Formats: sequence, structure tokens, C-alpha cells
Amino acid sequence: MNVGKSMSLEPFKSPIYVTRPYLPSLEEFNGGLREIWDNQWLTNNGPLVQRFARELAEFHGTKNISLFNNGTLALQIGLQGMGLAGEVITTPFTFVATTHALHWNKIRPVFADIEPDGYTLDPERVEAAITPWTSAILSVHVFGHPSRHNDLLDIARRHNIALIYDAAHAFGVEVDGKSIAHFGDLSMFSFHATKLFHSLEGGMLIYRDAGHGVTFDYLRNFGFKNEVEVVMPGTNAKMNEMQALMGSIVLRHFDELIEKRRLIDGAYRKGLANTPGIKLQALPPSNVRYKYSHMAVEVDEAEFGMSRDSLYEELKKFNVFTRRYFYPLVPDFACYRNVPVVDPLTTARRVAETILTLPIYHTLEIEEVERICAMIESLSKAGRHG
Ligand code: T4K
Repeated sequence: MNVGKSMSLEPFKSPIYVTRPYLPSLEEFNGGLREIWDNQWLTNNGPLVQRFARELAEFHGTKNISLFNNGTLALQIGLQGMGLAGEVITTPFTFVATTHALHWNKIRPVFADIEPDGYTLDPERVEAAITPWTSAILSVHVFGHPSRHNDLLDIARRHNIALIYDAAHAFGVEVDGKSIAHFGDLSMFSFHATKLFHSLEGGMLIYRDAGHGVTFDYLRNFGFKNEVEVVMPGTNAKMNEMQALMGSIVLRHFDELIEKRRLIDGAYRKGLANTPGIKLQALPPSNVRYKYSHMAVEVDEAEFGMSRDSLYEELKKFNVFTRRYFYPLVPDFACYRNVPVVDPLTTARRVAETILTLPIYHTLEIEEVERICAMIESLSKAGRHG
């Protein structure tokens, strides 16, 4: 990129965050609030939650859907409801909630390395990590990049273990015209405010075996079968009516939001194409309908002229607040340091040390993206030339 005189390198007047939630107009939201007020029904499988579930079922072409108050509890309940135990092979390069969901089910995480371009689990490393105690593979579609499903499925079938996806970042992603939600035995989606599709907070499970639905429903509502029967020790993980209202409205606007992100992604790819030492996460192949959930780059300190951490700090001075998703690696957090790790996690360690996720959200202007790219380029020049 040409850092011309016209490109302002003054700090932004207001902070530019890594993401901003989509907020519908107050008029649109108020219309839905009126319905909630009329119903006088706020939670416990209310009419808006039921309607939202039907909308999502239609969107994904399946009836096997359960909604939750957040993605973490959705995943926790999904693992519990499927009766998984022993060891589960998973990625160290994820938000810590993926591993927490295993821990809360007393399942031992077995970390396997990731692939260098899409950052998803490397099937070869998964195969090498299988033991007689393995009950499942838990892969993450990192930043909305599909995991190598066919290879993971092959491993899962050969070893007769479950294949679970943390699809927190992958709402709406399609592969060969089919929703990614149909991969594997179970997928969890997060509807947290920071996600491109959100319901304030929220989570969803989509599963292959319709029989699991009843168990998931019991588990999210204290195990109640009816007023007088509790059939299992469930928890409280119910979505409420406000969440469902927001989710239904965001779903109406989903396509516009993705189009804005596609343009932003393109502007970054153009703006950073010639910046040395900046490697963008590869776009998935053309059979994938990608949703531009994150804008991840790797920073090569030697080529770029400064470390990833210095760039992260320097950008703050321009009022640009990037994030280091996902650093540190999960096994390096204090609460997981005692988990034995056999795989050297070479790629995951390199990526965690160099990754930076740049701002991407629907209201970010292309001109702002160009300014961020110019800032990054000028920092690289300063770093290289002293
Ligand atoms: N699996 C994976 C792979 C995940 O990434 C996540 C969640 C989960 C499972 C669990 O799903 P949930 O239980 O959350 O449904 C955020 C989110 O809280 C978390 O949902 C997300 N992943 C994770 C990657 O990011 P933080 O601590 O980085 O968020 P925070 O509060 O620093 O927000 C980031 C930026 O977003 C802020 O700097 C400003 C902006 N922001 C944030 C909020 C909440 C806003 O502008 N408005 C807002 O309301 O964890």
C-alpha cells in the first residue's frame, strides 16, 4: 500500500475495537419488545424462543436444534448429553471455553497440533493421539474456517468415536452448498454479542441423532420432565425471550452483515498485500461460503520489523484495539498446565506467538480499514529502518 500524504496517520478519535455487535434500529427492537410485554412471558421456553428455534431450524434445514443461554453451556451439555467420557482429542488453539466444557464433564483434553493455514486440527496429529480411552474428537472451525471434516470423519468412523464441532465462529458457513452445522455428530454455535450472528448471549446445538434432543432439553432445564419428575441432574441454561428477540432480528439482517464483512476482508487483503512479514489467514477453498468472522494475520517479527506484541501495543497508540486470539495456548493457562501434552504443538505454538486479529465488523468503514493498513505499514517501515 502507498502511504500517501492523503492517508491520515493520526490516531482515530474514537477507539476502533476488534469487533462491535450488530444493533438493529431501536424501532425494530421496540416492535419486538411490545410482543414480549403483551405476552408477559420472559423465559422458560417462551413463544419468542420457540419461534427463534423454528427460524433457525428452517435456516439450517434440520429439526435437531436446541437453544441455550450461551455457547459454553451448550457445549458442556452437548458433551454430557452424549455421554462422552475418558479422553477427547482437541485443539490447543481456541477460546478456553472449548476446553472448559471438557473439564466440566471430567473429560481429559488431549491436545493435538493444528494446520498452518486454516489453524484447524491436523487430522494426522489427531490420528496419532488416539488411545483406548478416546471417546471423541472435538474440533474447532477456527475463525469460521471449516475443519478438515472428511479426514476427521474417516478417523472417527474407523475408531468408532464421536465427532464434535465447536462451531462458535462458523454460523452460516456452508460447504458444497450444505450448512456446516451438518458436519459430525454435534455442532455448537455461540451467539455471543462479539459474534457475527448474535442474540446478546446465546448458544445452539445442532445434532445428527434426534434422540439427543430430549436429553439436551432436560439438561438445560434442571432435568425436569414435568412438574413432578426430575429425570437427571440438569442445570439452568435456558435462553430467554430478550435473547430470542435479538437473535430473530439479527437473522433478518444476516446477509447484509456478511456482505459488509466481505468488503472489509477484501480491503484488508488489498491493503496488506505488500506489507512484509504480514501473512493473512488463507481464505478457504471456493466450495466454502465463508462468513468473514475474524481478520487474522500472522506477524513475522524479522520481516515485519517488530514483534506481534509490539505491533499490538503500537496500534493501541492509534486507538486501534486488536486482539491476540488465541494466545496463550490453552495448555499454557495455569489451570491446564498439569494436563500431560504429548504432541509438541509446533504449529500451534508458532501461530499463538504471531497471531493478531484485526478489527472487522459491519460498521467499520473501508476508509478506516485503509488507515489501519497504512498504520501497520508505517510501523513496519519504522521497525525495519529504525
Ligand atoms: N468456543 C469458541 C471457539 C469461542 O470463541 C467461544 C467464545 C466459545 C466457545 C464460548 O461461547 P460463549 O459462551 O461466549 O457463547 C469474547 C467473547 O466473550 C467470547 O464469546 C468469544 N468466544 C471470545 C473469542 O471473545 P473476550 O473476553 O475477548 O471479549 P471482550 O469483552 O474483550 O470483547 C471483545 C471486544 O468486543 C471488546 O474489546 C469491544 C467489543 N465489544 C464487546 C462486547 C461484549 C463491544 O463492542 N460490545 C460488547 O457488548 O471474549
